[in-house]
Amino acid sequence: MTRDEACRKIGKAIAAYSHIGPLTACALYGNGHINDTFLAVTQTGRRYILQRINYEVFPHPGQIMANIEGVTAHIRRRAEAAGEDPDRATLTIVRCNDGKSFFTDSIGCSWRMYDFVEGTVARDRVENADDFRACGKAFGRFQGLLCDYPAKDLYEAIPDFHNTPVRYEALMRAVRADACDRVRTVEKELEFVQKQSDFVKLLEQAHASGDLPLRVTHNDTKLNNVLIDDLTGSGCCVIDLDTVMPGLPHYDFGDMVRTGTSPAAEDETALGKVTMRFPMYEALLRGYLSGAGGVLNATEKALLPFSGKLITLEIGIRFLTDYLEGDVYFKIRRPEHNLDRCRTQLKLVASIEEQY
Ligand code: ADP
Ligand code: GN1
Ligand code: MG
Repeated sequence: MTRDEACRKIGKAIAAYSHIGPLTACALYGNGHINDTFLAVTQTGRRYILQRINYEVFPHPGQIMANIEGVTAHIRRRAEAAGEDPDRATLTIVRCNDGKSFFTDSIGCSWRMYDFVEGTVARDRVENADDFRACGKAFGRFQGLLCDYPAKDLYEAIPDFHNTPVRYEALMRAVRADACDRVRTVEKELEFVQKQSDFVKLLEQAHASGDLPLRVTHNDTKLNNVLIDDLTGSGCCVIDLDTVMPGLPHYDFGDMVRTGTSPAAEDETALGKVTMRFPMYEALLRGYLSGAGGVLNATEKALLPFSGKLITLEIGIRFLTDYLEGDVYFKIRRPEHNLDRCRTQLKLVASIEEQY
């Protein structure tokens, strides 16, 4: 989005939140792949996150906002009971002038606002094991805090979001359609994915056989979806709650393995840099279990190592599918961005496999 486009889009949305006072700045913010996120600053210096919800990805914004209202209220109560600051423990929704939790503009785009959680940072990469342990603990604790949340009250934000066999089939459909004539450029990647096809069903099968219960999970636990406290280094606030819904804890653990065990960025082009660092994996596992371990059964724990490999493959499959379909889902900043992202994921799968 250009600066002009961004300004045109936010005008009406800002008016719907005029009760916060006049703004001195409002600019694109963060590195998310899905929503349009803006940092808004008022004359008093108070900061807010204003977000345009991606309509293609979330066609029922009312449902995801109902999920977010329920989940944040639950975490808030638990934080208050534990004597913690609820405004740092979870997202605080800023209501529109009319009291609603989101605003829909004249072209059908929905917007929401959160308090900016000050004194925190969202990292795209972690440099050391302590930071990674803190992220693992924060996501584990998030799951622990929601273990008594009534899952039946949650809308399914995106059906089959982490169903790896369904994602695999979507890739095969994209290959057959070859809408952008790109299949010939990704033969190596496709060959790699097809070689892994025997294990894509394993988690779903374990769930179907009753070994893995559905729990309330986050489903998008990449590193920059947890805010780290500047002072203490602990993970204080889990954000990006659009995909909170019943799922398997493995999806959450696996996505942390994917985003934090490698020193390379998700879109690194020097693939030699992509590797699973075992000490980082170990730190993550310890952190995660200290947050969520109490609620997991033995079978769930036994499948955690496998989940890193599976979810990394799954996201690699999704990037490749999007590349073949013409980059219609993930935001891209260069022509082969999705292909570059896919390649890092597949390289990481190979590295996990070597150390399995
Ligand atoms: P997306 O779904 O596009 O990933 P996110 O909700 O994750 O959108 O927001 C994008 C980025 O904005 C985050 O990675 C983080 O840097 C920042 N962010 C979002 N909400 C807050 C908040 N309440 N306080 C501080 N930073 C935030
Ligand atoms: C998206 O929204 P964001 O950038 O935190 C995506 C995740 C992918 C991730 C890959 C709703 O996460 O599923 O794993 O990109 N979110 C959605 O970086 O599709
Ligand atoms: Mg995000």
